[in-house]
Amino acid sequence: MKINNILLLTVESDEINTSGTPLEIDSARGNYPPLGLIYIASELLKNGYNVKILDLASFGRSKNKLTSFIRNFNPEIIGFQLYSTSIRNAIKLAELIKTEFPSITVIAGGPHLDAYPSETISLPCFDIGILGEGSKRLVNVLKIIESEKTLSKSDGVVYKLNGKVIVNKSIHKSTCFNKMPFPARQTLVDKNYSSIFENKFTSIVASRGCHYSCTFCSEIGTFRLRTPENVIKEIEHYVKVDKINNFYFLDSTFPVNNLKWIKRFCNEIIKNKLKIMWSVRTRPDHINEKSISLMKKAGCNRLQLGIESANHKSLEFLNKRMDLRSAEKGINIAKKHGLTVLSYFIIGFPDEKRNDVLNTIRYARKIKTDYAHFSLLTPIPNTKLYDYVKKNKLMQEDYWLDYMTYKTDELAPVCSKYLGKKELTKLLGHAYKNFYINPNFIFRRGIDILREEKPFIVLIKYFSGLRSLLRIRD
Ligand code: B12
Ligand code: SF4
Repeated sequence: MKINNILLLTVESDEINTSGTPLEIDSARGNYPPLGLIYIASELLKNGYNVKILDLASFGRSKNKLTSFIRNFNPEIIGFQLYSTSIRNAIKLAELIKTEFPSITVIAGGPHLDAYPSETISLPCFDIGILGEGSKRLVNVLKIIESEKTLSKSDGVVYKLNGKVIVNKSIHKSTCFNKMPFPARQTLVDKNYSSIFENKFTSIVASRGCHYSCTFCSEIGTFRLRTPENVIKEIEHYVKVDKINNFYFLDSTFPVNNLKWIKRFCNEIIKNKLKIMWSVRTRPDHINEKSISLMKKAGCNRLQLGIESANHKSLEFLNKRMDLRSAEKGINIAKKHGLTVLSYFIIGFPDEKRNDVLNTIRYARKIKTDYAHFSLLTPIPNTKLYDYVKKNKLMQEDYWLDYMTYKTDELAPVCSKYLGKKELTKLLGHAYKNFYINPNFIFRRGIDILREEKPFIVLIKYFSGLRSLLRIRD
């Protein structure tokens, strides 16, 4: 079988709102390009395939529009990106595709498949699954399909044989990060992306994996870093070709603590006179004076930091391996150098009582963070937290599997021993209102807005955020 056209699909979340973040806030956040699929597309293009990416969050969910798109493009393969939060939507769509286009091979990948490989591929709407980082593995699988050989020796592949699902465990992680082609953004059918901070931006990664192993996170695995020169080359391409000057690094932990790397990266930006702005996600305890001062000079304008909790026992529960004093020190350094700081907080740990939650809410206002994002501790599959809540019977059997198979319609579980979902959701609303609707924040933001290059646009974004907050019910 000759494969010419491949369609990669990602769908928007179901009605479910996992982390309890008020929908008003969630919808104001905006949507980001599906970087994982864009990386896969570049490897496929390199191997001579014709690829398009449909992100249904921007394309819309009209069945007719989708089926006529598929009919026109005529793909032999459709690849689905599966997240647990959007799994039901993805399955419904895959079923529609299998009914309307039975000859198309449907391949699945992404975090939900990694968590439930055999359960997912046993569904009739999926033919093959690819575990872990998918670019190279997908190309291998396509070559095997084309040569009509067996998938039995392919690493990290899930497939059906005589009605049985076979899972070939994933052994290798893709390591030659610098040799990977740059993400093929031109394959996106819609490029309608925005965030609460900026309208014209794109996402990028300098590293993959993480050295830490926090219990709530599935990002555990060898940390791999691109060379600064390789990252700069990619940025230069977007600046010149796409006229994009704003970059969000989506690395789980941007290497702020690797001064040697930061020096090479920032000095190259400065030397090449790249007029760009960029933000990173990292750990506050990794922040140091030298890195931050260089990053600021090279255009970094925002840090997104996982502080998680003001309660020591909760940080220990997460295995965060971070003390609050070093986190605060990091934030103070960032503020001293004029960077904007957005901090992430989680409430609703198994042993937290109301007072502990209020302590985290108060703490967010006390430290020098400009913005705060609060969410409920939500057990996500393939994490130690998920195993813990299952073992301690803090949620029903295997929530995400039951959700996928319609055994439950409940919203994602919380895992507090003392506070119910209703009370936690109220506390979450209180956290947002307490942080944002107070004179201190409004005054500080007002001054910041006046300093912005385009204050009017920022003001519109600010008011839309404020309107969202006011819609949160007490
Ligand atoms: C940045 C990020 C976000 C950003 C931007 C997301 C985006 N659209 O880019 C924001 C903040 C918006 C976000 C939001 C959420 N996120 Co998030 N996010 C991440 C993060 C840190 C990086 C994602 C990324 O870009 N990685 C880099 C790219 C290159 O890799 P990738 O996407 O994983 O893709 C590779 C493989 O997965 C695979 N693959 C993926 N799709 C496919 C498809 C096929 C066919 C194949 C073959 C292979 C394949 O190959 C890709 C290339 O190697 C990950 C953790 C992580 N490090 O992966 C969590 C992560 C994806 N998020 C997660 C969650 C839970 C959420 C939220 C639900 C949190 C919340 N409650 O608000 C929301 C929901 C988002 C939504 N609308 O669905 C979970 C998903 C777990 C799960 N089982 O689904 C993760 C894994 C973190 C975790 N908790 O462990 N997120
Ligand atoms: S939460 Fe952050 S530091 Fe912890 S394992 Fe995940 S990516 Fe690493």
